[in-house]
Amino acid sequence: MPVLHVAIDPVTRIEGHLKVEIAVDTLNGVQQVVDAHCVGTLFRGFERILAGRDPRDAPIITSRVCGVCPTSHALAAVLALDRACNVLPPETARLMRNLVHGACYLESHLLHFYLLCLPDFIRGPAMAPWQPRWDVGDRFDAATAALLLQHYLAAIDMRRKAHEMGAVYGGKLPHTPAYIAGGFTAVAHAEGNARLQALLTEITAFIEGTYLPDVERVAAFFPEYFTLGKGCGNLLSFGVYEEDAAGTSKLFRAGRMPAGAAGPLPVDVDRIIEHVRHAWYDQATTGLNPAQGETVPQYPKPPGYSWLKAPRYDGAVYECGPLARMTVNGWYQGGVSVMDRHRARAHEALRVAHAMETWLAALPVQRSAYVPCALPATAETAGLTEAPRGALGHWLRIENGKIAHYQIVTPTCWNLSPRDDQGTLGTLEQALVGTPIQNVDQPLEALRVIHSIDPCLDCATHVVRPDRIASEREGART
Ligand code: NFE
Ligand code: MG
Repeated sequence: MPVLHVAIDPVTRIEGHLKVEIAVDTLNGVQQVVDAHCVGTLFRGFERILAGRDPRDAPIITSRVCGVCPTSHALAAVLALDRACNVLPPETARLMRNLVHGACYLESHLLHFYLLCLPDFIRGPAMAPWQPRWDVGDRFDAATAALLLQHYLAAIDMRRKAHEMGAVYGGKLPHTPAYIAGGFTAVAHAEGNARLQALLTEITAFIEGTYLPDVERVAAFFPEYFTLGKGCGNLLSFGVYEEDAAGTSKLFRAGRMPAGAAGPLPVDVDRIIEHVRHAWYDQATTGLNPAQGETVPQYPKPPGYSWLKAPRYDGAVYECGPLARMTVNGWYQGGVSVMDRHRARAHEALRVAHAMETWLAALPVQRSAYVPCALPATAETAGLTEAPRGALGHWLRIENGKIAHYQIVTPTCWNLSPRDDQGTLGTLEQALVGTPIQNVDQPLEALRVIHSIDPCLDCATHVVRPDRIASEREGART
């Protein structure tokens, strides 16, 4: 049989614009993926938008990179600005930054499992957003399927409450304006703390009593997914949730675990470079560390096939995200697979919720969360953190008081990179190879692998009304 080429275009139930092309062949009697290309299909150019602007605009503008992880971008930007100003945020700011970021994690993880992934496993009712759909089969007994569906609906409410929780001090979500160099704009108050605690208690109970058991329910019916979707097996975390003002101690430590390593190794960001041979950027800009990196689009450009660059650490491919964070910290001991990603993400959600409890208990009321600080005319700095999907870095150079250079490397660039200059496949591309495919017209198994890594190609906060014509739909954007 000839090798079949299949495109999933667009991949839905993700954030952003993604096409995945797979080649399917029969090896040893099993029809399976033998090659894969991940194609980011939209150029956005935030790094170019930032050039020449006031550095204090960076948290506000970069937060618009994405509607699912805006808080992480705002945080990365202010961490870079704090360093540029040579200021340490007060304790109150550290706690409020952590709390709003934590709310973002909980919202994102609930969204991912229930709204983005569960429809790959259960059939759901014959209505939107469950239709049109691929045939997911009917492994679940009727009672379990009904329970999961009920929890899917409950998760929508929990997600809203997680956003509300972040908005108590974030002011609004997504795209909080509260993260500023030198601290945080809000002042905590008794009523806010009580509101936050009430929401946190409810969401924590949902994670513990519903989300974690639901992951185990799905895992019990789909055990083969503990062996599928492995990828490169190298795990990377920049560390997140400052436990002291300088960020020398973090809830999730920084570290990396190359496949087979006995324990985590340190992360030296100087060893990161981005390749662009297979991305639509000028080849003269390949192999640069983000501190020097450039964003020079060139389309078309053979052999480019994606708008994502290919970040590499010491030349190697890495996976980042909840599984990487949890494994690097020794809090998850499993493999690297579709189900390990779901399980680690759910356990991480509970850990973050518990940590939020301690930050909230320590948060003093009616105390300023800001220390006045001034930006220097010249600085070179970086802000590193972890977004829900993994390692996030902002690299910033200030000249004449303006942004002279800005580079962002997102988790999805690590996880969905195209091939690098050596031709080595990106993490998800590797994870797809070897995935058995029953029906090439509906490569559901590949979709489960893709979704497990939680791609975010970019984000815009859109409302789509399929009953409206295109021009009206434009006006319906929020
Ligand atoms: Ni748009 Fe994001 C996260 C970041 S992944 S969701 O988490 O940074 O590119
Ligand atoms: Mg970039």
